[in-house]
Amino acid sequence: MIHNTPRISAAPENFVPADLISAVTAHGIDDSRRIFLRSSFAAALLGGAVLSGRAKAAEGEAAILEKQPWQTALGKPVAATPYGVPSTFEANLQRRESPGLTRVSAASVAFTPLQGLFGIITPSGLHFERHHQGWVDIDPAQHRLMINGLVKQPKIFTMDDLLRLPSVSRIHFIECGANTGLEWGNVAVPTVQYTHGMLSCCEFTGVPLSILLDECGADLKKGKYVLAEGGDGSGMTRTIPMENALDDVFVAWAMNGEMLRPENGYPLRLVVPGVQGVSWVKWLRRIEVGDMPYASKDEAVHYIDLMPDGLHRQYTSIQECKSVITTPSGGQQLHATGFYNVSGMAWSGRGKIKRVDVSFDGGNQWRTARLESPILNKAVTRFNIDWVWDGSPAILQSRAIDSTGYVQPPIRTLRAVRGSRSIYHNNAIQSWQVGTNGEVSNVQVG
Ligand SMILES: Nc1nc2c(c(=O)[nH]1)N[C@H]1C(S)=C(S)[C@@H](COP(=O)(O)O)O[C@H]1N2
Ligand SMILES: [Mo]
Repeated sequence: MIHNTPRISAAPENFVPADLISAVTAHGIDDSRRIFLRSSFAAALLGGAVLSGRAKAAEGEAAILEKQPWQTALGKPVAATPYGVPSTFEANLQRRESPGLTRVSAASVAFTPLQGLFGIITPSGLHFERHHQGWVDIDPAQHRLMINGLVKQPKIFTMDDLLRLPSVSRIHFIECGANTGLEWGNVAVPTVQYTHGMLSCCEFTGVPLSILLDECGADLKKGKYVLAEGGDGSGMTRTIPMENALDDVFVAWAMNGEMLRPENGYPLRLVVPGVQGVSWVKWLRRIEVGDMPYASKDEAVHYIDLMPDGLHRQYTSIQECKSVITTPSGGQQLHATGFYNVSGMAWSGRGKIKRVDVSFDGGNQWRTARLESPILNKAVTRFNIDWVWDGSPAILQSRAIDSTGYVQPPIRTLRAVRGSRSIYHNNAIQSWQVGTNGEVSNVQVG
């Protein structure tokens, strides 16, 4: 897989199944081809001045000088694939289960390949998946959403009812609270797909929860919380404070311009901007208005933060400001010294990204990166920065600052407060080491 520049590639030996190595080769990063390019360039340089040398290098390039098979025959007809799919040469770019995690029946995680994404939107087919009891594909004609509890008039909505209501479309990130969880214990997971890939960012469309609560006459004096319940076999339920529910929470049926994918909650999921993924209840079937937190199994036993004193922190929902460099990142390989576009993602559950700094020496010196537009509330922001690699060892880090002024902490600062035995809410600065041989690996800098 090529990332941003043909001089960076995923090392094929790292989690590329054998049958996909040919797909990697098809990107033109196989060694024989590189050696050919280098030797033809060297030969050209020997042959004359640099300018004519370049021209001669081009003369050696069969790919540009000779007619290729696809130039001399008809292409495929329109609608050959009525629902478009990626090029076969992109077959390596997949959601993957981490080799380090055990799958418990269908309850598992498939991570988004952040190293192969551009801009801020996660393609629907690469959105990460986290199911507590496997995914289901529910007939929208059979699906119902009930609103009950402290309301004047409990109501049951069909999908048709919901699609008639005023809708909003907004771009937000979703991050599992356990994303980057293994790094707490200094387990160096090799690639950014497995360290940070429980993160996706999409455009969601749906109806604000405030409209549904209003439709049912929710009692806002007594009703301080809502409970969201999923329709799969996991019995997923989560408490959301009424303040959030009335603010920017919405009940979504669409993602990236089409109906949700079944893995991501089709036909209905809750979007809870800035809050950890578990509250984004999928296959949403019920919202209950209540007067106190529900302390359901998914908030009393799971998704609690073990603190250094042995006690657990509960209801820590907001995903704090965080960032990660995706190119170059762990498992990739720099093939030559010289210029690289270093690129990454930054996000905050509390607002917008204000600034991202990048260090190439393990945090001694920092330079400010370019933030690409759009910079949206509780969404991923893309950053880029120029770098010239001189071949010496380097440690690449990014540090994001959000609109509240909060600065993403180093892992030691986070550990001082939170200990090292938590699973959740690790938003520490990530370090990638570049060796003199160009290999990029995951390291923790103290
Ligand atoms: N009904 C239901 N909702 C659910 C889950 C689930 O298993 N069942 N998993 C939760 C968790 S832990 C996360 S991180 C997100 C993952 O959403 P995704 O699979 O669309 O990425 O959905 C949440 N909503
Ligand atoms: Mo999660």
